[in-house]
Amino acid sequence: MTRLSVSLQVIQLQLCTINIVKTFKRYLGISSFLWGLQRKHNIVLPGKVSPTLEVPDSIFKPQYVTQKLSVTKAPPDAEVKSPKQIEGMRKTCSIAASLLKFAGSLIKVGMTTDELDKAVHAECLSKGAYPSPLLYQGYPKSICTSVNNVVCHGIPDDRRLLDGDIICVDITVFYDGYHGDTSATFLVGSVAGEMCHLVEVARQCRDAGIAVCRPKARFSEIGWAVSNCAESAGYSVVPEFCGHGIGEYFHGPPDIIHVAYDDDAEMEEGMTFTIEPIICMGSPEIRILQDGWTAVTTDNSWSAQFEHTVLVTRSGVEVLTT
Ligand SMILES: [Co+2]
Repeated sequence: MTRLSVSLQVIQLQLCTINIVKTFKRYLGISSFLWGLQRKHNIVLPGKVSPTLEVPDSIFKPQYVTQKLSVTKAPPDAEVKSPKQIEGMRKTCSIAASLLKFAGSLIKVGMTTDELDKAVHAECLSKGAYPSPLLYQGYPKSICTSVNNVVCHGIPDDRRLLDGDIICVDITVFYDGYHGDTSATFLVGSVAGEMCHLVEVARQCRDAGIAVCRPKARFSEIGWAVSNCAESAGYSVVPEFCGHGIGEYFHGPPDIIHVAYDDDAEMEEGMTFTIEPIICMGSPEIRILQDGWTAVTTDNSWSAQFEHTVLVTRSGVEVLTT
């Protein structure tokens, strides 16, 4: 899950706009001749969100759930983890990775993002883990599902996945006191070549960010690596959403900025954080919808995101969410 690095003005989506787009999409749906056009303009709007799922007492929950805290408790500075903490992170991150793989195996044309959320929620509980987003700052679901023009924090709802969609599934779990965070963008059915390219470049951008990590590397090198990768492919990076330190807390320092900037702060062996750039085909300008979560591109262009939780090691970096 992504951290919002600057406060953004919430722009209210006007109801009339929603209705015009819905009518337009319904009209297009009756004509197979216009199917290609519909795909091209497949703009996602929030749908109906089902009631919040239960988590049994037997599952160990984070403090923000048990104590109903609105924010997560984190250390003031980037933390160097002990071997015991690193072992805890490894276990949790491997559960997050397996759930992401599980989610990817379920994705198909016609399924709703709510069905995907329910399946991952059940699988998460079966592993004895808590789905970290659930009730985090009031978030109502266990995963984030961000489709097409939704850049991140899409709330699973009753919208069915269409042939040609792309969907980012963001999974964070809490297990034995530690959080692990990962995401990937999946193709739904047969996806247009230009969108497949966007998805591939988004993966490369994340991996370029990971590749610069090592003790004494500056955190700002991640931003340079990611933005160079995106810009050389003709894409942009959403500046507002950043990666984050992670451990016994969901979000903590340092902020991992994915755009070029200058700062001297350095990585140290034992630090764990996420790298999760959001790559846009068009403008990186975003707005947050009325639900307070769903972030969309203002020009309705599509975006893709990949995320790993990583550990800085003596010789370089280890991806924990594999
Ligand atoms: Co994250």
